[in-house]
Parts: sequence; C-alpha cells; structure tokens
Amino acid sequence: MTPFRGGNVQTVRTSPFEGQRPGTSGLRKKTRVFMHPGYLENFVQSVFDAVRGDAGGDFGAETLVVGGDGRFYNREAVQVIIRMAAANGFRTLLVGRAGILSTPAVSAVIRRRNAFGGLVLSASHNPGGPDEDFGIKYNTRNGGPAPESVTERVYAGTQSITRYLTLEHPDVDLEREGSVRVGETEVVRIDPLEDYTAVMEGLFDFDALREYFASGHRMLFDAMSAVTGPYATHLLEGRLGARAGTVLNGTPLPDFGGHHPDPNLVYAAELVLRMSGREAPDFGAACDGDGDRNLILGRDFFVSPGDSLAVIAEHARDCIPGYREGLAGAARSMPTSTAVDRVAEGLGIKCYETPTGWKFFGNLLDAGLATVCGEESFGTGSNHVREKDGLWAVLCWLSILAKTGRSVEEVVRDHWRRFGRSYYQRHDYEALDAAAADEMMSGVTESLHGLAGTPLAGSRVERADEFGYTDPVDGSTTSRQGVRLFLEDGSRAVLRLSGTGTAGATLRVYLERYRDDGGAGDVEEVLGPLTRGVREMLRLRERFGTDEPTVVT
Ligand code: VG1
Ligand code: CO
Repeated sequence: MTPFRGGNVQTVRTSPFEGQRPGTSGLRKKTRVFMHPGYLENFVQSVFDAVRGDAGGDFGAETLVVGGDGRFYNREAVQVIIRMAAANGFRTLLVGRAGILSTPAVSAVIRRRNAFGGLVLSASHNPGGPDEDFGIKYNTRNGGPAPESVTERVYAGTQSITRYLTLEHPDVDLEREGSVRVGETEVVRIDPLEDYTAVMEGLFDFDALREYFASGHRMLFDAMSAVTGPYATHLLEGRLGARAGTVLNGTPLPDFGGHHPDPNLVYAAELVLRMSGREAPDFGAACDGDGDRNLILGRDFFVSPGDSLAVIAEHARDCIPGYREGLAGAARSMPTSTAVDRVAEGLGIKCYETPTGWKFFGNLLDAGLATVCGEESFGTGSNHVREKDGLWAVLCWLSILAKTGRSVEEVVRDHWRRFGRSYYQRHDYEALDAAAADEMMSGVTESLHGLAGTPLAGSRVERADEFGYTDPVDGSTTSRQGVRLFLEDGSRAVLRLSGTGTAGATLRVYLERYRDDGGAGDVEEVLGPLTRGVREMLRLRERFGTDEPTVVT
C-alpha cells in the first residue's frame, strides 16, 4: 500500500532501467539518458520509496527541498519532481526560485527549515547541455548526502520498480517567489540566497571583510557561468563591497557558456591568467557547477587544495568568529594530502581519514568529532552545513587575509615553514576504456601482497593495501576505496577509479611526498621519480597508448 493524500494522483506503470546506482555523489548520466521518459521518474520514486519508512511510512508531515545548479534540464526536472512529490504526499515542498539552489545552499535550507530531505539537481563539475551531463542526488535530514545504506536501498528500488506516482498539474511558475498548491502539497518558491547568506553571516565577521575591500584590496571570483554567480555577486559585491566586476561569468547558463565548470588550473585558465603579473588582484577564487568546490589563488600563486584545508584549520580559531571556540577535530578523504594531519597534531585534535565522497563526513560532523573537513578535489567545508562549500572556503581565506594582513602566498609559505610541505599532485587519465581500466585495477589489487620490498621511484614499497573504512560513529563499513602504496622514504601513491564520470573510466593517481624543507622545492621535480615509477608499474603507455594525464591538479 502506498499512502498518499487526495488530488488526482496517477499511478504510472514503469519498468527498471539498468545502471541507476548512485556513485561518489549521486546518479550522473548523459542528459539525454535522464530525458528518456521515465528515467528521472523511476529514480525519484525509488528515492521516495527508500526513505518513506524514515518518515514513519507517510510524508504527510514532511518538507522536501528541491533545487539545482541551473544546468540544461534543471527546470524540467524540477517540474517533474514537484508533481511527483505532491503525488507522494509531502506536506511542503521548498523550491529555489528559478529552480536554483547551490549544493551547500540546499544543505543550509534543509537544516534551517527542519526539512526531511532534499533533491539536488546537478552533475557538479561535469559540463552541462543536451549532450553533456545531468545528475540528481538525495540529501537526508542532516542536510548531507545520503549514506551508502540509503543509496543502496534506492538502487535496489530502481531494479524492481513497477510504478511511479505523479499527478496532473500544469507547470508551476518558478520565476516568482511565494506559495502555490499542487494537489494537497504547498509548494513554496524561496529566495535561493536567503538561508545561505544567513549561515555565512553567523560565521564570518562581515565588517572586517568589508574593511579588507574598503582598504583597496582586490579580488576576482570566477563563477564559471554556474550556480555561484548570484551568491557571489550578492555576498562579495553586495554585502562586502568588493568592487563591481569582481565576479566573472556571474550568470548561470544552461550550458555554463560551454565551460567545463571545474575550478582547477586547466578549466579556470582565464582566471589563472588574470591572476598573474604584478598588477593582478590580491586574491582569486572560483567555484564549480553546483558551488561546493573552490579554487584558491594568490598573485601568481596556486594553493593546492590539501594545503588550503590545512591553512583553514590552522587559522580558523583566530581568524573566523564562527570557530573561536576552536576545532573539535578535522577530517580528510584518504587520497587528500596529509598536510591537515600535521595541523591537527599541532592543535592537539584528532584527524579522521575517510573514503572519497562527502557523505562519509556526515557522521563525524553530526557527532561533533570533526569541525572542518576536506578533499583533494577542491572541496572544503565545516559543520555549518553537511556539504562541501565553495564560497565558505572563499570567505575563510578572505578572513585569514584580512586578519593576518599577509598575502595568499605568504600565508602558505608561513604554513610550510611551520609544518613542512606535502608536495602533492593528482593525475587524471580520462576517457579510458572501462574494461581495460577495471582489468588494470584488479591486476594491481591481486599483486598487492607481493609488492612490499620491491623497488619503486628510487625507494622501496614499504606496504601496499586497499583502503577500507569503518565509520567510528555507526560502525558501518566500506571496502575497496582505493589502492595505497607507501614507500620507505615516506612518499605515497594512491590509485582509484572515479565514481562520478558518465563515459568510459577515469583513473586518478594521487602522488604525495612530504618534506620539511620550508616548501622551497619544485613540485614537479620532487614528485618526478614517483610519477615515473607509478606510470611504469601500471604500464600505462602499453595499456592505454599514453601515460600523459588529461588533467594535473
Ligand atoms: C570526485 C572527487 C571527490 C568528490 C566527488 C564529488 O569523485 O574525487 O573527492 O567528492 O567528485 O564532487 P570521483 O569518484 O570522481 O573521484 V562534486 O563537486 O562533483 O559533487
Ligand atoms: Co560540485
């Protein structure tokens, strides 16, 4: 029996689609796959069916949040979800105006308004458009991505689904704010900026940040024609008084203006260029499609995401009012550089190591074990929401610059002098033949036990394993989260396949070498032997015709 209330609810017969298992961060496919009749509907219904029990069997008292990053098909998907959520009996639906909500904003809205959960429409840093990518992700009551126990239930549902519920109702005008009824559900179109701005105001000293800009400092923020445009324009230029023109590419476009909305040195090349030279602004930053990633730049200076996390942890208590009580703990995903571990040690707090993907931080944050967390993939965040948060990281950096009076480069060099430096790079090999990549990974995994003692990169493998994780809060376990090679000289290489792509396979090779040398070395040089050693070990050229990565970050 499916409980629902009134209205002309329709039960539409359907049958399963293959491959609707959520990956590292929700379900991502080519947009045209999502546009296939029933594809989105099946997944959404499977989410509702999977979590109805958590609502006591009935959504009649519950609120659902819906919004996305504005990419192609965002609006159509919102309309589908409005009808389905009404047919499934939600009391209230909170929808971002124009269907827009950044990922961290969805998290903020869920938490501040006591919602039951939320659906985020985004394929994040993947390009958008009819021939590019679309995605959907479910977040739970704590505002964070559903844990694997939930996503596996959703997946099981997609494999046996026979019907979905919807109702006949014209499209809701998404341009207006305010409330309308759809069936018996109240649909409230909310200002996408309001909750998020309030959370930022609660953490940061806006007066001090205004002063930073008032005293002549300049910054550039590249929204990459994606969702952070309106947020950044409102916060940086509006509230903090950064000069007009600070925000580049500030209008969200369905195809991101043809950009790849991934804030790294390759895809944010325009910003990188404008941040070089003596006349460049003091501070540069960019966010990804859905606003949860961040790139931090100084004048002619790139801050590696692992260093950014470490620097934020180092300065949070002294520079940001929201953390003046200090940090309870820190957390990073396994492949992320160990820079933050040393800061945690210095602060006398614990640092947790989790599998890749933000969902694994949720329990640590909920339990008060960690306050800040981050990933090497340009993701940083804290317990203020349950998603990584790009603009939050930007405001953290602004606070550090304003309070210390140092430049971006000086802040990082001070950090290296104090803690030493993790020389770090991630090499991505995109669009590999999926079968060949799987075969390579299983080959490496099988050979792990024999690797200890073998020579690699002028050193020797000390130990090699596959990362597994037991959640310290609920005891849930996750295995096969990446291959780790630890060398006798203290360096480390990690290998894993991406779980967010939509075509072929992407191999990620993470390289790290720690040196207590004040950070003066050249990253390419320091990592050179390890890079070559791993490429040879994996026989990349032989397998894939090239051993040159597509993207280095
Ligand atoms: C990548 C990153 C991971 C991140 C995930 C979602 O996953 O490596 O750190 O959490 O993307 O980020 P994968 O499986 O492709 O390596 V986002 O900004 O795309 O939601
Ligand atoms: Co993202």
